[in-house]
Amino acid sequence: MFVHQGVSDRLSRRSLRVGAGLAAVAAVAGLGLSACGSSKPAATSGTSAPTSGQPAATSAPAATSAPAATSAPAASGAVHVTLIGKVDATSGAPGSFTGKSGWPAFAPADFTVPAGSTVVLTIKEYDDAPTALASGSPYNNVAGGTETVNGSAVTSVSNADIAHTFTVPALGLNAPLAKAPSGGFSTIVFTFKAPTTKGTYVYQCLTPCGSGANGNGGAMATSGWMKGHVIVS
Ligand SMILES: [Cu+2]
Repeated sequence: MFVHQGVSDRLSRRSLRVGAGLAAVAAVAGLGLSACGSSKPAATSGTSAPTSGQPAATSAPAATSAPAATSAPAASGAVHVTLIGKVDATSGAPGSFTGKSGWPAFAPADFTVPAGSTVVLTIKEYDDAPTALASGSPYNNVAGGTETVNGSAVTSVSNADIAHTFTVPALGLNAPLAKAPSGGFSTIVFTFKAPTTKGTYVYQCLTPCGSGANGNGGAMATSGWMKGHVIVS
């Protein structure tokens, strides 16, 4: 019942988020994320099939300076990873949101977790515009793990509230990401078990949040924006 919010609509909302976005970047920086090396090999083709043994890659234009997620084991044995999700090419982590005004992105695009580990993935979502999935889409539902939105357990996020998804097709993982309140962010915590098979797994958003007639172009089709890699090592 909700139609996709166009890019121009998104652009009109972005000014509300800039301050919070900068604060989030500072927070992420404070977590000790380190810069990627500049010697990343070529990206995989974007297939959802596991590419065991292949190194991590991204074809994002900012790959040489995008921050990399840390995956320090916590006392509980779980691995904690934090991403931010936001729109706005002109603010955010240096190198992560460059030159693509209005494109939504996850940052860092790629992160590494140990094989077989329990992963607690926290996504701070700053995009306050909903982008509805097709009626009956399975991607409104949590799959392959458990999820909380702002501290409350959920099994799905409605089309009125969904902004993006964090989806790893090859692993059967899907976390619908609730839109942010205006000027703020929503906190999604998705807990899942990393596969025991090492490799590089493509994750992507499956809401039609990109450009083009069907919303699947632009950011949706570009690693480093609405696509990235879960590297299981
Ligand atoms: Cu998206």
